[in-house]
Amino acid sequence: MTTVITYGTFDLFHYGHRRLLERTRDLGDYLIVGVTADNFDKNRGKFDVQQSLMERIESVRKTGLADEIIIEEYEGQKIKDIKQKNVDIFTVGSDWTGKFDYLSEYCDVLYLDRTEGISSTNLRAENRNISLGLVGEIKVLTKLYNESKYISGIKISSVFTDDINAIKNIDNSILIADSYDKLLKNCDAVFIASHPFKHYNQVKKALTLGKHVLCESPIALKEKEAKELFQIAHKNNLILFESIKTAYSTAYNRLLLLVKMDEIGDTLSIDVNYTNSTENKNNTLSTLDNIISWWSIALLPIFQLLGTDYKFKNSSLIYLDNSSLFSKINFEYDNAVASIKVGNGIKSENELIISGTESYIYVPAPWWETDYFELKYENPKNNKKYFYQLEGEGGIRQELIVFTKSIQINKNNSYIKNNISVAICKIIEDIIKNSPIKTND
Ligand code: C2G
Repeated sequence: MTTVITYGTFDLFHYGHRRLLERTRDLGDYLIVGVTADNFDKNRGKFDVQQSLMERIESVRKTGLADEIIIEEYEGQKIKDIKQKNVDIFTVGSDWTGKFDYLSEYCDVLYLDRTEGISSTNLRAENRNISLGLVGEIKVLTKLYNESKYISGIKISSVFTDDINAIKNIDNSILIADSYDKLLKNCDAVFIASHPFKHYNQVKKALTLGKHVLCESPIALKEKEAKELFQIAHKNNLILFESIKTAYSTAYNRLLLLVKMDEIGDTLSIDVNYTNSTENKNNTLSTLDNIISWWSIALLPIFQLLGTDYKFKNSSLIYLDNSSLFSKINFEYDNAVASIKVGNGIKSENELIISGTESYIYVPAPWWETDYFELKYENPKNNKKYFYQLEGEGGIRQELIVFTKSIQINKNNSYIKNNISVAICKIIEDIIKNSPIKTND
């Protein structure tokens, strides 16, 4: 049996990729395709990849040409794979001629003619320049502005903030708008990072005026409002994304993938903490308005892994004083349970634990911005540690890339499904209803 192997990113899978795979397959009996992990691509300077690892693997799988698909994680892995899998032939397109000669010590190395006239870069370059307006808190907006510089296809056109004096080092082609209406007139899409109680009205206005929206979580404070916003977006053919950068971070996505691939066996329990001690009471994080997004983040892994159809929910709220609140919410599913501890009057270990029948995933504090997690077994010798380099501001860059692409191809590819956003709003609505601390609404 002749085993052949080839590697690639396979972003926006196209005819050139297919031809390369077909010709490689014809050289042997068993084809292994290595798909590059996001981190590996970033380390080799490929920042503009638009599809997630899962989507790119799916494109290769759908061709039906690969007998085995593996993930290429690091420099030097090719030698290990070739030796371990007894590979006879390695192929790559002629744009790499000479670059992989070092592999000829282990197998035949063939450079196949690259297909002319098509490339992922050209496909990415189509539909350029969506103009994005920014509204809200300057600290959050600045992070997004900085990350946007790494992405082609989107350009910040205008900013509207109450905190104008804090604007520094901003490109002078950007309009500093003196009202939300002016901002909306100057953009195709808007990023909303204002106080959560403003979200619903701002999102609704933008969608009504035909603008795409990326809005910090939660998008609204009531279940019915969230549903209404998604309906307006759908009716007007617009993209509405809930923004939670954790959802787009590499480590978090890889752990979701591991759980979905049953690496821990059946998932039985998820425990999530998001707490902040009273030490910070006098800073701006102390009002309910400011901690509302903590519930969204804490609920995310539960809803993404167990779904939103829980059978039963109970919540305990402890009101500590006029600005501090601790909540514990328990969920019961058919074959699993989950709980979150969220509060700004309590200090706890801000970890995430996902327990399964065979092992568990442990994500250390603060789990929502981690670059690292562990897969832990009964026998510690079997434990595995996973490290992923955090690029820039966690998942913001990837989030913007996915948002931009969704607008370009007119298909909502958000990593957070609409039903999850709606379920998050429902929980937050209950918390606000039962909380003695009032929002500024
Ligand atoms: N390719 C091709 N014709 C094109 C475009 C790409 O034959 N018009 C080939 C490339 O030469 C490569 C494969 O298709 O062999 C996958 O291309 P990319 O997704 O661009 O991946 P690449 O960055 O070339 O990575 O470890 C990764 C490898 O080094 C290849």
